[in-house]
Amino acid sequence: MSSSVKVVVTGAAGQIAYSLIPRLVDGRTFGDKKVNLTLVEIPQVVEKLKGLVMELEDSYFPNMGEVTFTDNFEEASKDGDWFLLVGSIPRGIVFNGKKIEERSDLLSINGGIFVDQGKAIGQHGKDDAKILVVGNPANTNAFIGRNAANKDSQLWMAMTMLDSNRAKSVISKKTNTSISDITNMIIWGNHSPTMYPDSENVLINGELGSTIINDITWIESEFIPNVQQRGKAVIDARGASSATSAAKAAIDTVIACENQTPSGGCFSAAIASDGSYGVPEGLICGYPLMTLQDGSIEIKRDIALSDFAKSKFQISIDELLEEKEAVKHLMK
Ligand code: NAX
Repeated sequence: MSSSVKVVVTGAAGQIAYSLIPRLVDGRTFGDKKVNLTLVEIPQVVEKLKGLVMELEDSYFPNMGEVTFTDNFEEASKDGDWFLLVGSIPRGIVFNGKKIEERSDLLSINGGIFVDQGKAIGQHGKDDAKILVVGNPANTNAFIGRNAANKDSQLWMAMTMLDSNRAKSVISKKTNTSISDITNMIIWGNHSPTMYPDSENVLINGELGSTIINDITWIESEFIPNVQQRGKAVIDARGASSATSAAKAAIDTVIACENQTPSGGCFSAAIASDGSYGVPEGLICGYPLMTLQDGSIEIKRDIALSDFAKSKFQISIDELLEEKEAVKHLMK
């Protein structure tokens, strides 16, 4: 084995983590690196992780290194290379007697968690740590965490890969194409029902979606709303939010960051805006990204947006600005 990587996972006793954690050590996500895992939970459930660790041991993953668990995030964050911040209170559950459906409730409950986690990552994580926020509201949680970490050399991301994968699946059905022939599926904006899945710049067998899908009615009345509302549709159908698909998307994001992006390609995640595409600086916004040969991650800046795309994207930017305003008391 060439080297090792330390991965910290929060929400480790939750649904997503149960699908996610085994895949971190299966020898595909991090290649032949030894993967040391630190699993984090809240004090009320942390002891349950004993069972998960037993299962991991019983699975015999040759790439699995040391596995520890704790309810102390600060201690867990020491020298972390990757942080998968899954832990938060999901939509649809009853919290303090109230069913959590609204984004504003999620913002207030979860925002506080990310101040402390951000501070710890800034102080104790590796200087080049990568942080993927999965817990919702993911973009604004990442915004809060990045601000608290205050370390520009670390890369904070919010997950939009699940939205991208969902959109690929819909496009593959519409165009009768294999899902593997669909690339560059960009999700612009917020991981929320305002996101803009870009059917014009997606590549279908290397050809732009705008030349292949000539059906604006379908794009407006089916494709965009179906992708935007898919999370809710899954909750309505299974009584719980997406778990195995969310875990797969988190793994896809890690793999996309760990490997150079093929020439002309891109993948979807939200990162801090540097002003690209007119997004106010600092907002954690869904963009097309590329991993360069040196391992750095950049926004792909040569995508053409139509007026239709710009107007849809703006709705999501406005929502991110509203969320920023709602959490300003958590900023330094
Ligand atoms: P679960 O409720 O099954 O698990 C969450 C776990 O997080 C619980 O075990 C809880 O004890 C733990 N937790 C809460 N606060 C914590 C803290 N401060 N530190 C460590 N652990 C903590 O939820 P699950 O289905 O796994 O979903 C987790 C999050 O992912 C939710 O916020 C959910 O909304 C979000 N999702 C995000 C998606 C995305 O694409 N970005 C899609 C799927 C999912 O909706």
